[in-house]
Amino acid sequence: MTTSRRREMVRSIIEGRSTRPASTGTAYAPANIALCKYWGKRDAELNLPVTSSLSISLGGLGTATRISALDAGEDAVLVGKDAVEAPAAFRDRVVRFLDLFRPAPDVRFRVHTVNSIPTGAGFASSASGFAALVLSLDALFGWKLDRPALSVLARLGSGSACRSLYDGFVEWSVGTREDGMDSHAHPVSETWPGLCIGLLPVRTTEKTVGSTRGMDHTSATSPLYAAWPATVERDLAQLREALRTRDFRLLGETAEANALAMHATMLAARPALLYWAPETVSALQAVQALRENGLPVYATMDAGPNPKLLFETPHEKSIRAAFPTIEIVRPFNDQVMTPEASGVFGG
Ligand code: 2P0
Repeated sequence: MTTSRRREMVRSIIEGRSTRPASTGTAYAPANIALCKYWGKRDAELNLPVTSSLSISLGGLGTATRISALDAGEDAVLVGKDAVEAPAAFRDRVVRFLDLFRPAPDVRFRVHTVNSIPTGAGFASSASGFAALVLSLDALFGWKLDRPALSVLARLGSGSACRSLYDGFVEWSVGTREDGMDSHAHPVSETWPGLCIGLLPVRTTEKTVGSTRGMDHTSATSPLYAAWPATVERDLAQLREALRTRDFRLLGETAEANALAMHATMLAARPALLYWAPETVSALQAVQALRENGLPVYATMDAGPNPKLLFETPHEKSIRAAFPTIEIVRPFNDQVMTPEASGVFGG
């Protein structure tokens, strides 16, 4: 696939801005969980979605990235507090993305990235990774791009990354332009101080089919995919209403139904795409049983086996009792540390 349209897009956004790097650029971006999912592209090269989507950013769970220009023959891509060399697949993806931003072909970068999402919990996030990378490039070169432009750039790395440019509730507008300049995220004004997201690690092995391939295969072969855009349109309207009226039941029911509808499109793909493990089904059934016993809790699922639970602070204790391994995030209440303050890069 040609990358010329991607390069052209980046060039048009950073045109006239600095090509001289400072010594380092450091940034942090949160991971995000979609309440109404992005599943399918209308343009694979520019990562333009078939529908809009709506997410909640995960506050202190995300990615901190530090970038500097490097006098070397190739990029250095390092991960974790100990700055070890990144696995090849991760490195290749980062290097290909950096190719879009080199002010001259021989400019190389050192990228060091640290995730606060617990490693091995099966929630590795390309969304926070590409958002933090774009923000760190902006800091390195001193471009001072506005958030919509940064969101468009992050989208080129990974669609869902465009939503990680903002905290709280975020909507990614599908856009109508062919060049994709109007397909970016914007913050939703409502807040929800008591909202909790629980990350439930049921299986932590690497998934076999990545999101990009999974959504392409689904939209190309699933007879149920034709119903997906209308499902999203209805669910987005319901979620906006739930946020406006702070109706937790409407929020939870809609998010859970939307995630299960997305998985239904995958199950109907030929061959079927099944991300769930036996423990996934047990967890979803446990959520249903808790609800039947009067505990307001709902689940959402992404392209993997690990459910994410939605509930409110008064029920935190009951949720912890039912799911002892759960990691709980309070997107509107948790303290978020800057990379500098947290010392992830050694102060
Ligand atoms: C979402 N997912 O809205 C949906 C739900 C997974 C299931 O966005 O191909 O890694 O890089 O644009 O952003 C994951 O897809 O895919 C995703 P690409 P991405 O959160």
